[in-house]
Amino acid sequence: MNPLADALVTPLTSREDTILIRHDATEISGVELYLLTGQIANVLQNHGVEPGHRVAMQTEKTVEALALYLACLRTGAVFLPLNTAYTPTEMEYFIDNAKPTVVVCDPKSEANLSKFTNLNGIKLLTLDSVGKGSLNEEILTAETTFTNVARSPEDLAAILYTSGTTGRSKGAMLSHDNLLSNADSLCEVWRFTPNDVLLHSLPIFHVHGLFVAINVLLRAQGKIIFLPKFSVDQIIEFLPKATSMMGVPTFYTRLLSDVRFTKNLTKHMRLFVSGSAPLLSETHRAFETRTGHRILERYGMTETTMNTSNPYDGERRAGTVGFPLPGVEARVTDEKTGAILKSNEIGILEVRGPNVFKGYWRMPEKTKTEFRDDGFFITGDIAQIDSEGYVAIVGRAKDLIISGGYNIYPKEIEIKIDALENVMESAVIGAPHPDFGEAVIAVVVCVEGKTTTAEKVQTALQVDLANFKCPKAVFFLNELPRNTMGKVQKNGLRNQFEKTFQKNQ
Ligand code: MLC
Ligand code: AMP
Repeated sequence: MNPLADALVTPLTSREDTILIRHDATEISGVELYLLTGQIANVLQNHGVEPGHRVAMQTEKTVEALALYLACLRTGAVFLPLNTAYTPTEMEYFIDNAKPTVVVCDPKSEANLSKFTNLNGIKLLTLDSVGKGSLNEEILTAETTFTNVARSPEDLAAILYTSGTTGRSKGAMLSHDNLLSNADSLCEVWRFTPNDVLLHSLPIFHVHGLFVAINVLLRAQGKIIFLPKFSVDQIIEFLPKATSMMGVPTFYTRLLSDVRFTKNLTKHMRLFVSGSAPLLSETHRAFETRTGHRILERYGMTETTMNTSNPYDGERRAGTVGFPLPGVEARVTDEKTGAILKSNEIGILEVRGPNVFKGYWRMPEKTKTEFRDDGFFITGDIAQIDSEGYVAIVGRAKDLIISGGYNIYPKEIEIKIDALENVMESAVIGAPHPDFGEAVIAVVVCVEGKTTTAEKVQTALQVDLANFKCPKAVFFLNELPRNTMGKVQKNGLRNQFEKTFQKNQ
C-alpha cells in the first residue's frame, strides 16, 4: 500500500486519454505521465533516495516538475517544493533545515546552490522551464517500470515551509492521510468528476496549486489545462475548453478588469473557486454581476490544507468561507483563556480533523504550542461562526501580510531592515493594494544623526529576500508609536501610511 500513489498515480495507467494540456496546446496522456513518473522514480532511487528522504524542488512549472512530485510519492520520499522567488540565501536555510538527499533546481540557480549542496553531499539536478536539464538527461536513459514503495497513511508525503511570527520558517509536515483525505473531501463537496477540465494557472509549490488543484483533479480523473503561470490572455484563450478554475482573489480582480472577460465567455463554466486570501465582498458581487457565477470561497492553510468551504448547492455567502469540510471540526475560542465561544462571538479559530498536519519539522516544542490538549490546531485566524454554521474570517491574531496569495511575515523583513547600516529599527505592515489585496510597506527609524533612503533599503533587501516580500514603499519616522507595554502600534502605522501609499501608486 502507498495511499497517495495508489490513489493519484496508479489510475493513470488506464488513462490513454489526455490528462494535461499545455499552453502551446500539446497534450500529455495519463499513460505518458505515468511512465515519466516511473523514470523519475528510478532516477531518484539511483541517487540514493530512500523512503522518508526529502527531495527539494525549486523549478518553473513544467510537466516534469509535476511528475517529480508524483515520483516522490512512488518512492516514498517527502516532497519539498520551494517558491521560485526564493533567493540563494533563503534556499540555503531550507536545504540546511530539511537536509534533502536530492535538490532539483533551475539551471540558472545551479552555480549558487552547488556551492552549498556540494559541501553537504547533496545531489543537485537541474530542470528548466521547458523541461530540459540534467534531470531530463537522466530520465532519457531511465527505466519506466517502477514498483511503488509501501507507505502507511501516517507517513510523510510532503514538507511545505511556512514563515512565522519569529521570522524563522517552519516546515509543515503533511502525511499521506492529510493530503488524501482532503482531496477526497474536496472532490465530493465540489463535485469533481472525470468530465472536469480545470484551468490551472497557480504555482505548484504551494498547497493551493498542488494539493488542492492537482490532487483533486488526479483523484477525480479529470483533465488539467496546465499553464506556466497566471496570465489574463491565456485564461481568456483557454476558458472555453475548461469547466472549472481555482485561483487567488488577485486572479479574479485582474480578470474583472479585462473587458474580454464576459458572461458569454464563462457561461459554460461549472465552478470558480477562490482562496488563500480574503475575497472582498465587492469582488464577489462584481463577479456575479459580470458572469452570473457566484465564486465559491474556501479557507485553508499550509498546516491544514483545506478546512472550510462555501456550499456547492446552497448559498455561497460573500464575506464567509462556508462550513467545515466533512470530518473537520471548527470552533472559536477566547484568545487568552482558550474558552470555547458561542455562535457569533469573535475569537481564534481552531480546527481538528484528518487534514491537520503532523507538526513542524524538527520543532517539537513549537508544534506543542500550536495545539490544544484535545488535538485542536490554533490557526491564528480570528473568526466568527454564525448560528447557521457559516465561518467568517474577520482578522488575524498573527502578524501576517497576505499579498497576491503569498504569506509574508513582517518579522522576517524587519530583522533584515534592522541589520542595515544607519537603521535603528523598523516596522513592516500591510497596506491595502488594488491588485495584490495587501502590499508590504516598511516604516524605518534611522540611528540618530544618520540617514538612509527608501531606495537603499529596497535594493539591500532584494539580495536576500524573495521579491514578493520586498517592501513596495518605505517611509521614515523619528520613532515608532508604542503602547505602554512597549509594543509597536501597527494599526496606528497602517492608518498613518496607507493613504500616502495609495496616493503614490
Ligand atoms: C509577484 N510580485 C508580487 C507578487 N507576485 N508582489 C507581491 N505579492 C505577490 N503575490 C512582484 C513581482 O515579483 C514583480 O516585482 C511585481 O510584483 C509585479 O509582478 P507581476 O508581473 O504583476 O506579478 P505576477 O507574476 O503576475 O504574479 C502575481 C500573481 C502571483 C498574483 C499571479 O503572485 C501568484 O500566482 N500568486 C498566487 C500565490 C499562491 O498560489 N498562493 C497560494 C498559497 S497556499 P518586480 O520587483 O520584479 O517588479 C495558501 C493556503 C490556501 O495560502 O489557503 O490556499
Ligand atoms: P498559508 O500559511 O500560506 O497556507 O496561508 C494561510 C492563511 O491564509 C490562513 O491562515 C488565512 O489567514 C489565509 N487564508 C486562506 N484562505 C483564506 C480565505 N478564503 N479568506 C481569508 N483568509 C484566508
